[in-house]
Amino acid sequence: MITTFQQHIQEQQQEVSEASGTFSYLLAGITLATKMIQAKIRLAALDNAYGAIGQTNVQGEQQQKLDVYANEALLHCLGLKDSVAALVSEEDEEPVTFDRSLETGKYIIVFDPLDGSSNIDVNVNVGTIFSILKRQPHGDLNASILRPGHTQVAAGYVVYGPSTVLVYTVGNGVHSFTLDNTIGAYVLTEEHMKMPDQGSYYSTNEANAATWPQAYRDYLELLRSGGLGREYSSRYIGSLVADFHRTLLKGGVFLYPPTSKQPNGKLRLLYEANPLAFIAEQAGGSAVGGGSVNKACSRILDILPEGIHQRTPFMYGSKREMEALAEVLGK
Ligand code: P6P
Repeated sequence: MITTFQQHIQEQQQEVSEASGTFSYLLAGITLATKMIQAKIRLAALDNAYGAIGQTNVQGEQQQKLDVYANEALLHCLGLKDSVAALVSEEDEEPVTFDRSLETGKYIIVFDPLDGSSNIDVNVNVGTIFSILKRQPHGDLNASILRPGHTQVAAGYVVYGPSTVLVYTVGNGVHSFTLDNTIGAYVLTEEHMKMPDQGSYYSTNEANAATWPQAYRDYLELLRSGGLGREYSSRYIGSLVADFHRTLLKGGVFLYPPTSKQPNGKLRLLYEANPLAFIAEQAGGSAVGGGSVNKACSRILDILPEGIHQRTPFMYGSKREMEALAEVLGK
């Protein structure tokens, strides 16, 4: 018998105090938007949906047509939910807020609507990343948004690849679902996923290595020289969600250290690093960042955000590789 995502969330709500009826209804907004997004991506070439729209987003990046579509799908599907107090998107400079009472508008959703979109036109996996925060009884909405990642009540991603896979956690393990388009539902494929204690892949953009802090170059040399007791291969897709999904399943380590161009890192804390760090830790791995060219790293989920689009160095992976990284960075 199959278990759909909606059924799974309802089962979880008995186990997780945060989850409630409104919570599963809220997540239905995310799954509906991702079904629309995957349908659009699959036929983009036939639909003239590839390419840029000729303007840049708040990140200063060329907005792809599909970035805009994905963002609008999520804003529409989630904005309709009474339990949403605010939506924070990579594509929008400011949060989209809704005039809802503290009792009704209980959640804030933070998301990267389409990560890796520069890869879409070459038919490489891309993804949607989301993080769910609880609105705080005191302070303005910003005070509820700029909170450390360990306060997330849920996190997940959808990777649009040969199949469309949703992975999520509410703090009670990591579970994955595959979209079955014949019934239009995400169907449970694996529960309580665990990242292998050690993998055989490292994943990084080595073109930046020359400007990393020396310790990261030393670490890469340690992996290459068999210092962790096994040979490593390099795997870098350049789509964060795809690189993360492989690391979750196969283990290994992903590194986006500080560089001369991005001394505070490239990846975004609120809607990339935090949700993926939550999943990595729930699956037995770990995630660090927050450092810079001359500041040590810390646990991603402990970083207090200062801005909604804040960037961070981001390293995540299996137990063994991350222990070795901590040792090298600690020297
Ligand atoms: P680089 C894609 O643009 C992205 O935001 C992530 O999906 C990916 O991990 C990273 O940037 C790739 O960055 O500098 O290696 O091209």
